[in-house]
Amino acid sequence: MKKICIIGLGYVGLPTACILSLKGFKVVGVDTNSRLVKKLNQVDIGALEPGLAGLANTAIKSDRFIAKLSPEEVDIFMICVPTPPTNDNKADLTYVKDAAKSILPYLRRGNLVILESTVPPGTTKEIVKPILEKNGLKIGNGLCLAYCPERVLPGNVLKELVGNDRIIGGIDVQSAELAKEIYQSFVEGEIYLTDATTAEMAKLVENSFRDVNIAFANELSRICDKLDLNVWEVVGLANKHPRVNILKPGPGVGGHCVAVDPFFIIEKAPDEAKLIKTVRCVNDSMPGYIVEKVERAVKQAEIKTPIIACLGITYKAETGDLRGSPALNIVRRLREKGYTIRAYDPYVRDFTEFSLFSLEETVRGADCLVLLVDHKEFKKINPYELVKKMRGSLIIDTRGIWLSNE
Ligand code: SAJ
Repeated sequence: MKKICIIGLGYVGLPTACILSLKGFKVVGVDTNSRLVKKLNQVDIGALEPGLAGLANTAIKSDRFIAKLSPEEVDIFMICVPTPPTNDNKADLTYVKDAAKSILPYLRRGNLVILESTVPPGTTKEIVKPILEKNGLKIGNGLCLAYCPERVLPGNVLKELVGNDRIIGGIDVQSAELAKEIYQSFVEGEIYLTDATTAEMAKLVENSFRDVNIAFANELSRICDKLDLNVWEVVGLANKHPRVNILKPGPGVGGHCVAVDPFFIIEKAPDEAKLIKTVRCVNDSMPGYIVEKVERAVKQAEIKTPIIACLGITYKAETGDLRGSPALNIVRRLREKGYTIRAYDPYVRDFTEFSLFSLEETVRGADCLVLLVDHKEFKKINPYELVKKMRGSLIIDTRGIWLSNE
């Protein structure tokens, strides 16, 4: 039975640890968050991701998964730590470097190290490899090193972890082959082998592709506003063409992946990544555009002290995740401008920045209703029923769930 140490028990590391342990590996999960480690071992984990808490508790009870604060000697190390952007939108590799350094005392001949964190191209070869080789062993002669990007969609992680195809980039062929053996134990999709830098770039390209396509939809929404057209009807009709598949316009791109990863390409090729740079500007300008739209609407309606009801503050539907949320950004900006804002989100718990309200409290007496997140609960609502409870009748549906005419 092989033993794996997973460094970083976040939204990728923890589910991977659970699945590997249920597949028979002995898993040591390592995290610097002592509260999380304690809760995991006490079978008391609460998680944002559907199904994860139950899986983690089963894994811990199986005795094949234990959470710890520091690594130990194993056969395989897997690094799943965050790579947040710095203030100037470069990849902050501190956690990756620290994770690589933390395993140095435990590395031994025959070990495989896998990096899963999203990184700029060249990181595995130019940064992680030299750190690991400080231990005296050489990659290709005693040690193996591979980059295998995670591709799971927050909200559907457990399914996608198993079902999605995977890319494995080895520093050498032996590393890639060895890593493939591990992923084959639980991945039902295809596994494609390549070199580490190609795999790093492919990961960034996936999220940049999504960013580009959302920016196209968002630009269309601004053009259609100007031409007084319903963008969702236009997009819906254009998508009837067999080779057209436009994504959904919205209030901007949030989360910790699609809005961040394109910058790691820009970092490496700033002069060449012109379209990718423009796309970031288009998507990042959307919250400001929506704020202007709300302000224009209440001014035109000549409402003196408008009460604005905001539905949804998360970065996307069916999650309580607020990281980089354009919806929250919009609510914050409107509050800073001095408007009376009431916000409701059925997925958000333990939020302390400002008061959240029930749906009823949010809507009652409001002048303008701004739909910011396409949670399924909101799709079921008839907006005209909500308007009956309001003082005014303005509706701004940034996700097209009520006004799409589809
Ligand atoms: N969004 C739109 N319109 C759309 C689709 C999305 O405005 O048509 C917005 C969402 O509301 C959200 C943002 O884009 O604010 C990003 O959401 P998402 O669902 O596109 O992606 P993430 O960030 O939750 O997950 C992405 C996924 N990447 C791709 O689909 C290419 C996932 O597979 C990755 O594993 C994940 O990033 C990651 O960790 O890199």
